[in-house]
Amino acid sequence: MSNPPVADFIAREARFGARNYEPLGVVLSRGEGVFVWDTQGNRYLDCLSAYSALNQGHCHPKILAAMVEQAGRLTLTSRAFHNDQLAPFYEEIAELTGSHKVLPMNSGAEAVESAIKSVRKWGYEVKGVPDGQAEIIVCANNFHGRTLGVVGFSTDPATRGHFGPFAPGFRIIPFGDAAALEEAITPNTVAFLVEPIQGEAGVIVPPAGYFTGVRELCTTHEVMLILDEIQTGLGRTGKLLAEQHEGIEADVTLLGKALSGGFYPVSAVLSNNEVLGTLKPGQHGSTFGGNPLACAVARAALRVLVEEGMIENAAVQGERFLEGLRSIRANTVRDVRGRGLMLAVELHPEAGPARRYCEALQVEGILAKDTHEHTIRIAPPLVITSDQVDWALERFATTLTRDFP
Ligand code: IF1
Repeated sequence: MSNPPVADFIAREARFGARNYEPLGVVLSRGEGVFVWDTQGNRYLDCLSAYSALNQGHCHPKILAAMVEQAGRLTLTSRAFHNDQLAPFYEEIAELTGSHKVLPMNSGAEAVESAIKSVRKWGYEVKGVPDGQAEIIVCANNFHGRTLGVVGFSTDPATRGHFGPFAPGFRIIPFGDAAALEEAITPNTVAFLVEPIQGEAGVIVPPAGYFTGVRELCTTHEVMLILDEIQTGLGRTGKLLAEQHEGIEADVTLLGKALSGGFYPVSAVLSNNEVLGTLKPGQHGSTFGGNPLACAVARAALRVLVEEGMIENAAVQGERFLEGLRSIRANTVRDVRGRGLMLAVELHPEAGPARRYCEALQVEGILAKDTHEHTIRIAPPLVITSDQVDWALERFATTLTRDFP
């Protein structure tokens, strides 16, 4: 039996669904490794990886096997009782990342909110900030999720517009400017929350040495450095954590997305000091946080990431992809940037909206996402091969050198 037409799926979605996205005109039905297939049997190279939640590739067999085995045994206990997956998950993620304490949550935004609660509590109970006066510094053009607390410190009108009123206690500074951070710090500052590379903003890589300066300032002023590695972490930039490019260590690290290899919402707050030690029983929690299915999936996702050399491959293929994109001679391209397999092509405004190039790439067999009108994000799964990178580069060259009407 042939599948209903694409338009049929899309119309049915539109009839019942909130229209909070504008997806490309493709209906996917299968994924394997770097590829996905639509309902008509067309194959695409996935250059979004669900915003870096699929670093291990679609439907990784070993993560699937771990999920199926655990799902048939025990899925959820609540944290009112212990389960036999949580301690091994804690030990393995702490060992891998050099962390002392782990707080397991579900979505990335939940990890961000949990980190904000924890550092504020640390500020009041350890640093001695007067109650209710804790300040957290964030960067303009940040993206840390969609919950009300988080969008309250967004600078993007589409992300925060008409969702107020918002919580106070946040200061906004330019990204990449350590002097601005120093100026914004007050005795009530408890943390600096920042992405190592700003993803949604368009893959903005900070100047060399920026995070070295940030680390020194946070240490000097007893300010917790919270690195949101939900998108940059777990091999995306060619290192386990993006902070390693700068040779620094965050006080609090946030992980999500690929922590489950795209199988399940799993996130975590990692602390390499006692920030998380301030949380006492009954002061924070979540129905699904740290559930045995999430832990079993995350353990398998971390295992294959390391054992199958995905992090090293991201560095090698990312360099190949970046150099290949930079060698494309196209007057439509304003900038090519990124680190590892977290890449972006910024188009000149007169080249027209990036969405149009993504639609053309779709015809060529590549799925990519535009951001902020003029930038195409490129983030394939970290299992991509050199041949697949070269195949993709040919199609990017064709598309970027086209003359759109
Ligand atoms: C959407 C963007 C990316 C994130 C960082 C926390 C979160 C995200 C650095 C929250 C989530 C997702 C959310 C999704 C699209 C995608 C996204 F375009 F929205 F901004 F990746 F850049 N920190 N990013 O990137 O994690 O709660 O979603 O699990 O909201 O459209 P989450």
